[in-house]
Amino acid sequence: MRTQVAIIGGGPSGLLLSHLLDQVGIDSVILEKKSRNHVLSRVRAGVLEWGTVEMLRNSGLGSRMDKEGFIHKGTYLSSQNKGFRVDFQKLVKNKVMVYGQTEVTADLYAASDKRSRVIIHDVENITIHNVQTESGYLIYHKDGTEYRIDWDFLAGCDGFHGVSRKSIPVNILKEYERVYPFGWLGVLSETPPVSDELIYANHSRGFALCSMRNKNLSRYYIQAPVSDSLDKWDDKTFWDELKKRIPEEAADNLVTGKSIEKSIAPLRSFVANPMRWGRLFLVGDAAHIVPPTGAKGLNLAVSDVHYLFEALKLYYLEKSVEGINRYSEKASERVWKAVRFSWWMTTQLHRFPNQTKFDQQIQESELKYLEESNAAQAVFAENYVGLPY
Ligand code: RFL
Ligand code: PHB
Repeated sequence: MRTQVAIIGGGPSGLLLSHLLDQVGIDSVILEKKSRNHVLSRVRAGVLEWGTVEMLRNSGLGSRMDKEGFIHKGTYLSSQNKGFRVDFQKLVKNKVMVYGQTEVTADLYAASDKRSRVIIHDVENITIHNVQTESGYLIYHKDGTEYRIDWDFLAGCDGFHGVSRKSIPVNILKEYERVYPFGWLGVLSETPPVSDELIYANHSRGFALCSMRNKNLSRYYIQAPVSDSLDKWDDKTFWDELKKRIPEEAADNLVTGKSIEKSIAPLRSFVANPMRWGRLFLVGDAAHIVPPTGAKGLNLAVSDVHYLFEALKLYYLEKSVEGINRYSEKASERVWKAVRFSWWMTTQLHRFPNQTKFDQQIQESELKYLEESNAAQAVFAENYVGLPY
């Protein structure tokens, strides 16, 4: 088989890239390791920057999001059970959309079904060849048979554990990493959200976040050791701990119920550079990971897709290599800004091992400053709603 753009990974970045390319007549093939059901059942991000919202809308993917998503014009932060609000609309005239990654992915699959685009699931053992020449190809296996795909370009949209990044020689690729000494224990429950907007809570017992998916589906997180077994966290223990960390009024109003999903995710910041090697481009989690504290992971995947799509469009429609040559530089610049913001939020809001009373006071005074300073709030709001592309 031959295609213009081969895409490894059928998560949000691979699906969106293929969708956009299709709209301008560039063909692509997606190779995905897992089944469609598996991809669609992953519970992940919940907040879309406005740039992401506009990109989805402009490419015809906005109708269900506009009906079922929730526009948030601000968020709450709290310190030792006392909350305050940051008003995005007032400060930076912008907002975010609360609409789950699971739904974005479902919308992308629905759009792809309509156009009969090629997504090959359950592929194994992809190997990548001749990346630095004009005759690049890959080999994969499915149901015991070996297949070959020749391509002009290869998009590595295969997440942190994928094969794309690992195929770049170690003397070319620089990696930057910080692993945080804690994780997030997340719970999804069919209960009404405790607040109309998200609450990010700093507490001496550890961080907590109250988020949502819809009027009767809530998403809550608390900081917990990554090594904890889920057996330690039955529903009652989780709700009791959450209540201790969030503002008093929220704790009093919290509706608890049976959890329908519960998992612990590790937190890390990771960046690989360059994001291009020959005709291979790294996109989304394949190139970078951020801790979820700033809600940036999915949004960064979307901005990478934007830069790569524009580059490929320029190449095929105007025969210019300008975009391709600048992809890595442009995408990484935006990535690092979001890495900084996510690191900052994570550092200010979590309890670290060996954190002293001094360190806790510094965090509390950082949040006090944010509460009282318009300038500090504007900086926060500008980053949270998403920096321009
Ligand atoms: P994805 O979503 O990881 O998709 C990559 C796809 O590639 C497939 N794949 C392969 N396919 C073929 N061959 C291989 N060798 C392959 N290896 C992997 C995978 O099966 C998968 O389908 O990356 P993408 O598209 O770049 O999208 C990025 C976002 O998914 C990610 O940034 C966010 O979900 C990160 N993230 C969160 N971000 C937030 O903003 N807020 C959150 O609350 C949040 N929670 C999370 C998260 C990521 C998590 N992961 C990756 C462990 C919670 C979790 C558990
Ligand atoms: C979520 O709803 O899953 C969510 C929201 C905001 C974050 C992280 C996760 O910062």
